[in-house]
Amino acid sequence: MSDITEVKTEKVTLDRVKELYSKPFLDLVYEAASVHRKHHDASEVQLCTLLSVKTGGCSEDCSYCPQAARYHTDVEKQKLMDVGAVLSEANKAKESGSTRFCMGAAWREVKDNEDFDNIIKMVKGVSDLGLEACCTLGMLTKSQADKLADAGLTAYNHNLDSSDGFYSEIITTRTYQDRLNTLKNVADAGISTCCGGIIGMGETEDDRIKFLHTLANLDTVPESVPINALVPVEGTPLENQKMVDPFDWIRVIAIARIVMPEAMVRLSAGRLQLSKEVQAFAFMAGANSIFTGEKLLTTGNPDYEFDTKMLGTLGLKGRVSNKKIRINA
Ligand code: SAM
Ligand code: DTB
Ligand code: SF4
Repeated sequence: MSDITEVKTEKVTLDRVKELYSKPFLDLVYEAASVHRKHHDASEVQLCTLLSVKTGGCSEDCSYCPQAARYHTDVEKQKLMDVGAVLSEANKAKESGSTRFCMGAAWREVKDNEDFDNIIKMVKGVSDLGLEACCTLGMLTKSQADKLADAGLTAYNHNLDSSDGFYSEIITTRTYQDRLNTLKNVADAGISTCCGGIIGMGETEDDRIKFLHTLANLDTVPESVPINALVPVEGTPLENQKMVDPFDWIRVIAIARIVMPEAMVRLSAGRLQLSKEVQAFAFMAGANSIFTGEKLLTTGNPDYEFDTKMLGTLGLKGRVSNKKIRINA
Protein backbone atom coordinates (compact mmCIF):
# COMPACT_ATOMS: atom_id res chain seq x y z
CA MET A 1 0.00 0.00 0.00
CA SER A 2 1.26 3.42 -0.88
CA ASP A 3 1.84 5.80 2.02
CA ILE A 4 1.61 8.82 -0.25
CA THR A 5 -1.48 10.79 0.63
CA GLU A 6 -2.86 12.84 -2.17
CA VAL A 7 -2.80 16.51 -1.24
CA LYS A 8 -5.41 18.48 -3.09
CA THR A 9 -4.22 21.94 -4.01
CA GLU A 10 -6.78 24.65 -3.67
CA LYS A 11 -7.62 26.55 -6.81
CA VAL A 12 -8.32 29.66 -4.75
CA THR A 13 -7.49 29.99 -1.04
CA LEU A 14 -9.85 31.26 1.63
CA ASP A 15 -7.31 34.00 2.41
CA ARG A 16 -7.43 35.19 -1.19
CA VAL A 17 -11.24 35.44 -1.11
CA LYS A 18 -11.04 37.26 2.24
CA GLU A 19 -8.48 39.67 0.82
CA LEU A 20 -10.76 40.36 -2.15
CA TYR A 21 -13.75 40.90 0.11
CA SER A 22 -11.91 43.53 2.11
CA LYS A 23 -10.61 45.49 -0.90
CA PRO A 24 -11.87 49.03 -1.42
CA PHE A 25 -15.02 48.71 -3.54
CA LEU A 26 -13.76 50.52 -6.65
CA ASP A 27 -10.39 48.72 -6.61
CA LEU A 28 -12.28 45.42 -6.49
CA VAL A 29 -14.55 46.39 -9.40
CA TYR A 30 -11.50 47.54 -11.37
CA GLU A 31 -9.74 44.20 -10.81
CA ALA A 32 -12.89 42.28 -11.75
CA ALA A 33 -13.38 44.37 -14.89
CA SER A 34 -9.78 43.66 -15.92
CA VAL A 35 -10.22 39.89 -15.43
CA HIS A 36 -13.51 40.04 -17.32
CA ARG A 37 -11.92 41.74 -20.31
CA LYS A 38 -9.08 39.22 -20.41
CA HIS A 39 -11.40 36.22 -20.53
CA HIS A 40 -14.56 37.45 -22.28
CA ASP A 41 -15.84 39.84 -24.89
CA ALA A 42 -17.08 42.51 -22.48
CA SER A 43 -19.61 43.82 -25.01
CA GLU A 44 -21.57 40.54 -24.94
CA VAL A 45 -24.29 39.43 -22.56
CA GLN A 46 -25.84 35.97 -22.63
CA LEU A 47 -29.63 36.19 -22.69
CA CYS A 48 -31.42 33.30 -20.98
CA THR A 49 -35.11 32.61 -20.50
CA LEU A 50 -36.62 30.78 -17.56
CA LEU A 51 -39.84 28.82 -17.56
CA SER A 52 -41.44 27.17 -14.57
CA VAL A 53 -42.56 23.85 -16.07
CA LYS A 54 -43.89 22.56 -12.72
CA THR A 55 -44.88 25.10 -10.13
CA GLY A 56 -45.41 25.05 -6.37
CA GLY A 57 -46.30 22.26 -3.99
CA CYS A 58 -42.66 21.42 -3.25
CA SER A 59 -41.95 19.21 -0.23
CA GLU A 60 -38.75 21.09 0.76
CA ASP A 61 -38.51 23.85 3.36
CA CYS A 62 -36.12 26.32 1.64
CA SER A 63 -36.86 29.47 3.67
CA TYR A 64 -36.63 31.79 0.68
CA CYS A 65 -38.86 29.86 -1.67
CA PRO A 66 -42.45 30.77 -2.56
CA GLN A 67 -42.92 27.29 -4.06
CA ALA A 68 -42.51 25.31 -0.84
CA ALA A 69 -45.87 23.66 -0.05
CA ARG A 70 -45.58 24.37 3.67
CA TYR A 71 -45.57 28.18 3.28
CA HIS A 72 -48.68 30.15 2.46
CA THR A 73 -47.81 32.23 -0.57
CA ASP A 74 -49.79 33.40 -3.59
CA VAL A 75 -48.17 30.82 -5.86
CA GLU A 76 -50.71 28.60 -7.60
CA LYS A 77 -49.77 24.96 -7.87
CA GLN A 78 -49.45 23.68 -11.42
CA LYS A 79 -48.61 20.14 -12.54
CA LEU A 80 -45.96 19.49 -15.18
CA MET A 81 -46.74 21.43 -18.36
CA ASP A 82 -47.37 19.68 -21.69
CA VAL A 83 -44.32 19.18 -23.86
CA GLY A 84 -45.93 21.13 -26.74
CA ALA A 85 -46.69 24.15 -24.56
CA VAL A 86 -43.11 24.25 -23.26
CA LEU A 87 -41.67 24.06 -26.78
CA SER A 88 -43.94 26.86 -27.92
CA GLU A 89 -42.53 29.03 -25.08
CA ALA A 90 -39.00 28.00 -26.08
CA ASN A 91 -39.71 29.12 -29.62
CA LYS A 92 -40.92 32.51 -28.40
CA ALA A 93 -37.78 32.86 -26.27
CA LYS A 94 -35.62 32.08 -29.30
CA GLU A 95 -37.46 34.68 -31.37
CA SER A 96 -36.79 37.29 -28.69
CA GLY A 97 -33.04 36.64 -28.92
CA SER A 98 -32.58 34.22 -26.05
CA THR A 99 -29.94 31.55 -26.56
CA ARG A 100 -30.46 29.51 -23.40
CA PHE A 101 -33.79 28.12 -22.25
CA CYS A 102 -33.96 26.99 -18.65
CA MET A 103 -36.79 24.80 -17.38
CA GLY A 104 -37.43 24.79 -13.63
CA ALA A 105 -39.46 22.35 -11.60
CA ALA A 106 -40.45 22.67 -7.94
CA TRP A 107 -39.24 19.19 -7.05
CA ARG A 108 -37.06 17.94 -4.22
CA GLU A 109 -35.62 15.38 -6.64
CA VAL A 110 -36.32 13.79 -9.98
CA LYS A 111 -38.27 10.54 -9.91
CA ASP A 112 -38.06 7.93 -12.66
CA ASN A 113 -41.61 8.30 -13.88
CA GLU A 114 -43.69 9.67 -16.75
CA ASP A 115 -42.91 13.26 -15.73
CA PHE A 116 -39.21 12.58 -16.22
CA ASP A 117 -39.93 10.99 -19.63
CA ASN A 118 -41.67 14.24 -20.58
CA ILE A 119 -38.78 16.34 -19.30
CA ILE A 120 -36.50 14.31 -21.58
CA LYS A 121 -38.80 15.15 -24.51
CA MET A 122 -38.70 18.85 -23.55
CA VAL A 123 -34.90 18.82 -23.44
CA LYS A 124 -34.71 17.13 -26.87
CA GLY A 125 -37.17 19.64 -28.31
CA VAL A 126 -35.37 22.69 -26.89
CA SER A 127 -32.04 21.35 -28.06
CA ASP A 128 -33.45 20.71 -31.57
CA LEU A 129 -34.48 24.39 -31.73
CA GLY A 130 -30.77 25.22 -31.51
CA LEU A 131 -31.09 26.63 -28.01
CA GLU A 132 -28.85 25.69 -25.12
CA ALA A 133 -31.12 23.59 -22.93
CA CYS A 134 -30.88 23.94 -19.17
CA CYS A 135 -32.90 22.36 -16.37
CA THR A 136 -33.24 22.80 -12.65
CA LEU A 137 -35.23 19.91 -11.20
CA GLY A 138 -33.75 19.26 -7.77
CA MET A 139 -31.57 16.30 -6.87
CA LEU A 140 -30.47 13.89 -9.62
CA THR A 141 -28.94 10.43 -9.67
CA LYS A 142 -26.07 9.63 -12.03
CA SER A 143 -28.34 7.58 -14.31
CA GLN A 144 -30.87 10.44 -14.54
CA ALA A 145 -28.03 12.84 -15.35
CA ASP A 146 -26.85 10.45 -18.09
CA LYS A 147 -30.35 10.40 -19.61
CA LEU A 148 -30.50 14.20 -19.62
CA ALA A 149 -27.05 14.34 -21.23
CA ASP A 150 -28.19 11.92 -23.96
CA ALA A 151 -31.23 14.11 -24.59
CA GLY A 152 -28.90 17.04 -25.32
CA LEU A 153 -28.96 18.98 -22.04
CA THR A 154 -26.32 21.74 -22.06
CA ALA A 155 -26.40 22.72 -18.38
CA TYR A 156 -28.00 21.82 -15.07
CA ASN A 157 -28.71 24.47 -12.44
CA HIS A 158 -28.26 23.38 -8.85
CA ASN A 159 -27.33 26.10 -6.37
CA LEU A 160 -25.27 25.84 -3.20
CA ASP A 161 -27.07 29.04 -2.16
CA SER A 162 -24.67 30.04 0.66
CA SER A 163 -21.93 28.70 2.93
CA ASP A 164 -22.17 25.16 4.30
CA GLY A 165 -22.74 26.59 7.80
CA PHE A 166 -25.55 28.97 6.85
CA TYR A 167 -27.24 26.44 4.56
CA SER A 168 -28.64 24.45 7.47
CA GLU A 169 -30.27 27.61 8.86
CA ILE A 170 -32.11 28.13 5.59
CA ILE A 171 -32.99 24.56 4.63
CA THR A 172 -33.37 21.54 6.89
CA THR A 173 -34.89 18.97 4.52
CA ARG A 174 -31.61 18.26 2.70
CA THR A 175 -27.91 18.81 3.28
CA TYR A 176 -25.10 20.68 1.59
CA GLN A 177 -23.57 17.31 0.84
CA ASP A 178 -26.76 16.29 -1.05
CA ARG A 179 -26.25 19.34 -3.25
CA LEU A 180 -22.57 18.50 -3.82
CA ASN A 181 -23.50 14.92 -4.75
CA THR A 182 -25.93 16.08 -7.45
CA LEU A 183 -23.36 18.53 -8.80
CA LYS A 184 -20.90 15.64 -9.09
CA ASN A 185 -23.47 13.43 -10.87
CA VAL A 186 -24.15 16.25 -13.34
CA ALA A 187 -20.46 16.91 -14.03
CA ASP A 188 -19.70 13.17 -14.35
CA ALA A 189 -22.41 12.93 -17.02
CA GLY A 190 -20.61 15.62 -19.03
CA ILE A 191 -23.26 18.28 -18.45
CA SER A 192 -22.10 21.82 -17.62
CA THR A 193 -22.89 22.87 -14.09
CA CYS A 194 -24.69 26.10 -13.29
CA CYS A 195 -24.24 26.79 -9.61
CA GLY A 196 -24.57 29.93 -7.55
CA GLY A 197 -26.54 31.30 -4.67
CA ILE A 198 -28.56 34.00 -3.00
CA ILE A 199 -27.27 37.16 -1.34
CA GLY A 200 -29.39 38.95 1.27
CA MET A 201 -30.81 36.09 3.33
CA GLY A 202 -29.20 37.34 6.54
CA GLU A 203 -25.86 35.62 5.93
CA THR A 204 -22.65 37.19 7.27
CA GLU A 205 -19.71 38.41 5.20
CA ASP A 206 -17.90 35.31 6.34
CA ASP A 207 -20.69 33.14 4.89
CA ARG A 208 -20.35 34.92 1.54
CA ILE A 209 -16.58 34.46 1.59
CA LYS A 210 -16.91 30.72 2.37
CA PHE A 211 -19.62 30.32 -0.27
CA LEU A 212 -17.44 31.89 -3.00
CA HIS A 213 -14.46 29.84 -1.83
CA THR A 214 -16.49 26.61 -2.09
CA LEU A 215 -17.77 27.47 -5.58
CA ALA A 216 -14.30 28.27 -6.91
CA ASN A 217 -12.89 25.04 -5.46
CA LEU A 218 -15.53 22.63 -6.76
CA ASP A 219 -13.89 19.74 -8.65
CA THR A 220 -15.67 21.04 -11.72
CA VAL A 221 -15.76 24.84 -11.63
CA PRO A 222 -19.28 25.93 -12.64
CA GLU A 223 -19.74 27.01 -16.24
CA SER A 224 -22.23 29.55 -14.98
CA VAL A 225 -22.77 31.22 -11.64
CA PRO A 226 -26.18 32.76 -10.95
CA ILE A 227 -26.04 35.44 -8.28
CA ASN A 228 -29.56 35.99 -6.94
CA ALA A 229 -30.53 38.89 -4.70
CA LEU A 230 -33.14 37.53 -2.32
CA VAL A 231 -36.65 38.47 -3.39
CA PRO A 232 -38.50 38.42 -0.06
CA VAL A 233 -41.86 36.79 -0.78
CA GLU A 234 -44.85 37.18 1.52
CA GLY A 235 -45.64 33.97 3.32
CA THR A 236 -42.05 32.65 3.36
CA PRO A 237 -39.91 32.76 6.52
CA LEU A 238 -37.68 35.38 4.85
CA GLU A 239 -40.60 37.66 3.93
CA ASN A 240 -39.36 40.50 6.18
CA GLN A 241 -35.77 40.37 5.05
CA LYS A 242 -34.57 43.77 3.80
CA MET A 243 -33.43 43.95 0.17
CA VAL A 244 -29.66 43.41 0.01
CA ASP A 245 -27.38 46.45 -0.15
CA PRO A 246 -26.63 46.74 -3.91
CA PHE A 247 -22.92 47.31 -3.16
CA ASP A 248 -22.79 43.94 -1.38
CA TRP A 249 -24.44 42.26 -4.34
CA ILE A 250 -21.92 43.86 -6.74
CA ARG A 251 -19.03 42.93 -4.43
CA VAL A 252 -20.04 39.25 -4.60
CA ILE A 253 -20.40 39.46 -8.39
CA ALA A 254 -16.94 41.01 -8.71
CA ILE A 255 -15.32 38.32 -6.56
CA ALA A 256 -17.14 35.56 -8.45
CA ARG A 257 -15.71 37.01 -11.68
CA ILE A 258 -12.16 37.13 -10.28
CA VAL A 259 -12.11 33.65 -8.73
CA MET A 260 -13.98 31.97 -11.63
CA PRO A 261 -12.64 33.93 -14.59
CA GLU A 262 -14.05 31.64 -17.31
CA ALA A 263 -17.57 31.33 -15.88
CA MET A 264 -20.66 33.16 -17.08
CA VAL A 265 -21.75 35.25 -14.08
CA ARG A 266 -25.51 35.68 -14.24
CA LEU A 267 -27.63 38.44 -12.69
CA SER A 268 -30.58 36.36 -11.57
CA ALA A 269 -33.41 37.05 -9.08
CA GLY A 270 -33.78 40.60 -7.80
CA ARG A 271 -33.18 42.64 -10.97
CA LEU A 272 -36.67 44.08 -10.82
CA GLN A 273 -35.81 45.56 -7.42
CA LEU A 274 -32.40 46.93 -8.51
CA SER A 275 -31.99 50.04 -10.67
CA LYS A 276 -30.48 49.95 -14.15
CA GLU A 277 -27.54 51.96 -12.78
CA VAL A 278 -26.83 49.27 -10.18
CA GLN A 279 -27.07 46.62 -12.88
CA ALA A 280 -24.66 48.65 -15.05
CA PHE A 281 -22.14 48.50 -12.22
CA ALA A 282 -22.69 44.74 -11.99
CA PHE A 283 -21.86 44.39 -15.70
CA MET A 284 -18.74 46.46 -15.11
CA ALA A 285 -17.85 44.10 -12.26
CA GLY A 286 -17.94 41.14 -14.65
CA ALA A 287 -21.54 39.95 -14.88
CA ASN A 288 -22.23 38.78 -18.42
CA SER A 289 -25.56 36.98 -18.40
CA ILE A 290 -29.17 37.77 -17.48
CA PHE A 291 -32.58 36.17 -17.48
CA THR A 292 -34.91 38.03 -19.82
CA GLY A 293 -38.71 38.12 -19.91
CA GLU A 294 -41.27 39.38 -17.41
CA LYS A 295 -41.18 36.38 -15.14
CA LEU A 296 -38.49 34.30 -13.46
CA LEU A 297 -40.15 31.19 -12.04
CA THR A 298 -42.90 32.80 -9.97
CA THR A 299 -41.61 36.33 -9.32
CA GLY A 300 -41.25 39.31 -11.63
CA ASN A 301 -38.33 40.29 -13.83
CA PRO A 302 -37.75 43.38 -16.02
CA ASP A 303 -39.59 43.18 -19.36
CA TYR A 304 -37.91 42.94 -22.78
CA GLU A 305 -38.37 46.65 -23.39
CA PHE A 306 -36.55 47.62 -20.19
CA ASP A 307 -33.68 45.23 -20.91
CA THR A 308 -33.35 46.16 -24.57
CA LYS A 309 -33.13 49.82 -23.60
CA MET A 310 -30.69 49.18 -20.74
CA LEU A 311 -28.39 47.00 -22.85
CA GLY A 312 -28.59 49.53 -25.70
CA THR A 313 -27.62 52.40 -23.39
CA LEU A 314 -24.67 50.39 -22.10
CA GLY A 315 -23.54 49.33 -25.58
CA LEU A 316 -24.05 45.65 -24.73
CA LYS A 317 -25.37 43.04 -27.15
CA GLY A 318 -26.80 39.53 -26.82
CA ARG A 319 -24.26 36.82 -27.49
CA VAL A 320 -24.85 33.99 -29.94
CA SER A 321 -25.58 30.46 -28.76
CA ASN A 322 -22.63 28.36 -27.72
CA LYS A 323 -24.35 25.31 -29.09
CA LYS A 324 -24.13 24.14 -32.67
CA ILE A 325 -27.57 24.18 -34.22
CA ARG A 326 -28.59 20.65 -35.06
CA ILE A 327 -29.74 20.19 -38.58
CA ASN A 328 -32.50 17.64 -38.77
CA ALA A 329 -32.00 16.41 -42.29
N1 SAM B 1 -36.29 22.85 -6.98
C1 SAM B 1 -35.06 23.04 -7.61
C2 SAM B 1 -33.95 23.34 -6.67
O1 SAM B 1 -34.18 23.77 -5.57
O2 SAM B 1 -32.80 23.14 -7.06
C3 SAM B 1 -35.08 24.07 -8.72
C4 SAM B 1 -35.84 25.36 -8.56
S1 SAM B 1 -35.28 26.49 -7.31
C5 SAM B 1 -36.61 27.62 -7.24
C6 SAM B 1 -33.93 27.35 -8.08
C7 SAM B 1 -33.21 28.41 -7.29
O3 SAM B 1 -33.99 29.59 -7.24
C8 SAM B 1 -32.91 28.15 -5.83
O4 SAM B 1 -31.79 27.33 -5.68
C9 SAM B 1 -32.64 29.54 -5.29
O5 SAM B 1 -31.27 29.85 -5.38
C10 SAM B 1 -33.45 30.44 -6.24
N2 SAM B 1 -34.55 31.12 -5.55
C11 SAM B 1 -35.73 30.58 -5.16
N3 SAM B 1 -36.50 31.49 -4.53
C12 SAM B 1 -35.80 32.65 -4.52
C13 SAM B 1 -36.06 33.95 -4.00
N4 SAM B 1 -37.19 34.24 -3.37
N5 SAM B 1 -35.11 34.90 -4.18
C14 SAM B 1 -33.97 34.61 -4.81
N6 SAM B 1 -33.67 33.40 -5.31
C15 SAM B 1 -34.56 32.43 -5.17
C1 DTB C 1 -31.21 30.71 -10.22
O1 DTB C 1 -30.20 30.71 -9.51
N1 DTB C 1 -32.12 31.67 -10.23
C2 DTB C 1 -33.22 31.32 -11.08
C3 DTB C 1 -32.71 30.02 -11.76
N2 DTB C 1 -31.53 29.74 -11.05
C4 DTB C 1 -33.59 28.83 -11.83
C5 DTB C 1 -34.49 31.18 -10.28
C6 DTB C 1 -34.83 32.41 -9.50
C7 DTB C 1 -36.15 32.19 -8.85
C8 DTB C 1 -36.61 33.39 -8.10
C9 DTB C 1 -37.89 33.17 -7.39
C10 DTB C 1 -39.06 32.84 -8.27
O2 DTB C 1 -39.25 33.49 -9.34
O3 DTB C 1 -39.82 31.94 -7.92
FE1 SF4 D 1 -38.49 23.25 -3.68
FE2 SF4 D 1 -36.43 24.19 -5.09
FE3 SF4 D 1 -38.18 25.87 -3.85
FE4 SF4 D 1 -36.49 24.43 -2.39
S1 SF4 D 1 -35.92 26.01 -3.89
S2 SF4 D 1 -38.68 24.70 -2.00
S3 SF4 D 1 -36.36 22.52 -3.59
S4 SF4 D 1 -38.61 24.49 -5.52
